[in-house]
Amino acid sequence: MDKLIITCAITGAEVTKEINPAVPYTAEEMAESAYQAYLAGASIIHLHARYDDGTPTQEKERFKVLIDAIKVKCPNVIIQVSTGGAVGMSRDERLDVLNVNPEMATLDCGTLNFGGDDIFVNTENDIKYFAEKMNNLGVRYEMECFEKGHIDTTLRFIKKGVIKNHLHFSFVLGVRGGMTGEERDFLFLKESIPNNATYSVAGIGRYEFSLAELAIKHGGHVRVGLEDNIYIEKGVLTKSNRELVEKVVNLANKYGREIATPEETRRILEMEIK
Ligand code: KMH
Ligand code: ZN
Repeated sequence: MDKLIITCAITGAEVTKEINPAVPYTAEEMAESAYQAYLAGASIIHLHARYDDGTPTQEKERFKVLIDAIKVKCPNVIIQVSTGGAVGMSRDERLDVLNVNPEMATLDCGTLNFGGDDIFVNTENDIKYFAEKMNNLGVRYEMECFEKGHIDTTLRFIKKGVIKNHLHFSFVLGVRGGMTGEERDFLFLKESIPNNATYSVAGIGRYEFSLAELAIKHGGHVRVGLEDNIYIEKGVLTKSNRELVEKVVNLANKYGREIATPEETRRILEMEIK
């Protein structure tokens, strides 16, 4: 089994300090939170940009400030920028972040109701538009699938040659409007992707650690972080992203799964070593 790649989704676009004060907004907070997550074992930081008051943005200038601040503290870490941004942003607004020449980014592979009345829009044309831009710029992408239909869409695009890079899926499960994160859901998705693909799980809310454990056992990879879940255990707010990563490391230790460094992660995901 490959070593375990841990991604930490440190802030997201929706979660706020009102519901967990540990959610980082400022460059200093993001850099420190990313650094602590990295020290605990995260090799990829999944990054959304926000202004100091927490408002999400995809502006390249803000991403540059955040990435520079993180890289001062942990130059090696892989920064995976979000091209999902926040619900309601236009596709060109979402793609402004590609102007900072990121090492890695997300590619959201389908539309879904997002947590209530919101709709996170990713039409087939949008996916193609995003993938082609990233192909042209040489940006490595992780394919975010919130349900099985998104995997089927992705498989069609792989066949058509639109999706070209190493196949790395992220099963984001437990969003209200998407697929749940029960064991049967995980197994169904895992069996639906090509044999040569890698995958990571991102369990939303109460699914965070149960899915992490399944992925650890089955050879997948794991994403945790305040973007996805604000609790360290039922009813107890987590103190930090670091604490969430540490809990995954403890689970990995239980199953004898070693943790991948950023260099090892680049090799597993067949990324060019930067
Ligand atoms: N904020 C969500 C609407 C991504 O990062 O690519 C979308 C999201 C996905 O978080
Ligand atoms: Zn995200």
